[in-house]
Amino acid sequence: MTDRDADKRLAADAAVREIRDDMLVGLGTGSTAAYAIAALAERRLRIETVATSEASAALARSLGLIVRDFADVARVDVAIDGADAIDGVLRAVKGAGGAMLREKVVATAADRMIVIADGSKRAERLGATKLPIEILPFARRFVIDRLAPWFVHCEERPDYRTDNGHIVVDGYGWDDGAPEALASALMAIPGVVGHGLFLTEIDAAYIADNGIVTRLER
Ligand code: ABF
Repeated sequence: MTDRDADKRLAADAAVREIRDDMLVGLGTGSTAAYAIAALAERRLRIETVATSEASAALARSLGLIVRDFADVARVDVAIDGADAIDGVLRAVKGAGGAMLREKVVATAADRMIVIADGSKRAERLGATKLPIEILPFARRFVIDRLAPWFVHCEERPDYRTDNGHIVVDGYGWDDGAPEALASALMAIPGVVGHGLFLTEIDAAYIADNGIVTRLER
């Protein structure tokens, strides 16, 4: 296990210690979230879960966790998920794994949303991290043309579809001076169905650096 993997596991274990019997837990996506799923399974709690991706659902079920269909769920007690970058006021960029739409739904449905990350995810400037945007394939060219003013350049992920059947375009070189305005502008483009800016959904974070876990609270 690399030092970074050890830190991911430490952050995951710290978040999982908040979970109690009878909770409904939102499972994130990515390698750090996978450590949280494993830790939840190891603790053999009396919980049920919902997953933010088919991959996380499959992993959770393989480890014996009960995974419910989120379509039947209105709220979640705690969601635990990774991030690509997170700043000191709990704003994050997510979606390198392509699951940001379902992740944002579950994060918003959660009474408490916790990000877990190794120290490499700490960001002074979120704009240095590519911003994934989920797009209706029907509107591909229409949307990409309208993204241009907001990014230095955009790259479509070739031959990729999200669990929702959409494409993902990554925006590079964006101005993080007014992320709320960017988030609003993106969602105002018909055909954009989601993006990786998480500006208000995150309540706490456990970030592990060289074996030391720091907890941030909103
Ligand atoms: C998921 O975790 C995504 O939103 C994010 O892109 C990814 C980070 O993956 P990893 O933990 O493997 O760095 O929540």
